[in-house]
Amino acid sequence: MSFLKKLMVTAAFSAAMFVNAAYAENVKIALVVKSLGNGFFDAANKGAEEAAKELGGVDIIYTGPTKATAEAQIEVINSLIAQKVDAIAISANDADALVPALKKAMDRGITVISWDSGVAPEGRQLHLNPSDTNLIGETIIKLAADYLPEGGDVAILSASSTATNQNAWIDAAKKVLPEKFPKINLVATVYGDDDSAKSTDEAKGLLKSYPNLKAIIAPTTVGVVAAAQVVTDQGLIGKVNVTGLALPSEFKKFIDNGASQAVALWNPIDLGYSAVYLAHDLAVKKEEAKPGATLSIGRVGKVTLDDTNSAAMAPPFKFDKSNIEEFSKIY
Ligand code: RAM
Repeated sequence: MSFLKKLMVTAAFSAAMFVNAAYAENVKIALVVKSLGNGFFDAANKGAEEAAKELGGVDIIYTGPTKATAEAQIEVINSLIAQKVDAIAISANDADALVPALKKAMDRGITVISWDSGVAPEGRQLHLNPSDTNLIGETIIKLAADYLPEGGDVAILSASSTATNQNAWIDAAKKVLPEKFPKINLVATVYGDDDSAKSTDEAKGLLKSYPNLKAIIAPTTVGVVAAAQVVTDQGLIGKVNVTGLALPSEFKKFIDNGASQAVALWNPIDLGYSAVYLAHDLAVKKEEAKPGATLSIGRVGKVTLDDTNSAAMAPPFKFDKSNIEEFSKIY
């Protein structure tokens, strides 16, 4: 090949490479969840895929460990760094333990955000809460109190003991208890690790240890189903009300059979959609995460970052006999 021809071929090849890098490669966004096999996260992934389609040129990698632990999520993060993804949007099993791995990701130019369950500010660019933390805390207690006019003993069945979101909601709930719900007596908080079997055992343990229990509050879609099943199986419907945060499609049968009077949640599809929308716009440098910034979340609207670069979406909805059928068809 003549020198000139060689030069031309090389030039054409490099131009093609450039075009490829700049336009043809899809933006790879990893939606990392606390654990796989959780219907709440599967619904969020539906929203993630919807955002990817709308934005165009986006590939979603839906991933997470089998068990909801920080150690297992660190392995997932390291493998995503090796795969050179463009963005990681994570629901964290621990606010602090993931920070070094996520910092490494950011050092390599990967956009990192948390959503649903947050990472400490130094480990991410922004955090998206589904709803205001204090409002969720108050909501989960009110859901029990509304059906206990005389008051009584209640217990909390949470997810893992290090889950950022549940711990923040439980703290918020405890703060409003004495003043707003003086007749509600919180006797225990136990952890089912967002694992059905462990949550079932913990629910059984509560009923055994506290025979006067009037309500189990499970601010986790996995725990709430396990608790309602235990109450059903033990013939305690009407004696122990199960409430908390539930996915209508999984929980409808327990509103129908009376194991629960009402539960609440936000739209997990919108949450996954919004997380991907934000991760994308930061990754392609369309937006920058800084305090006070108002960022678009497509069809869902806009969010404004506070001084920790966190934002919250809409208030939770309440589901009871009047509307759970309708919502169970959506998520
Ligand atoms: C479980 C998870 C998730 C939480 C919901 C309410 O699916 O713990 O993080 O937001 O419940």
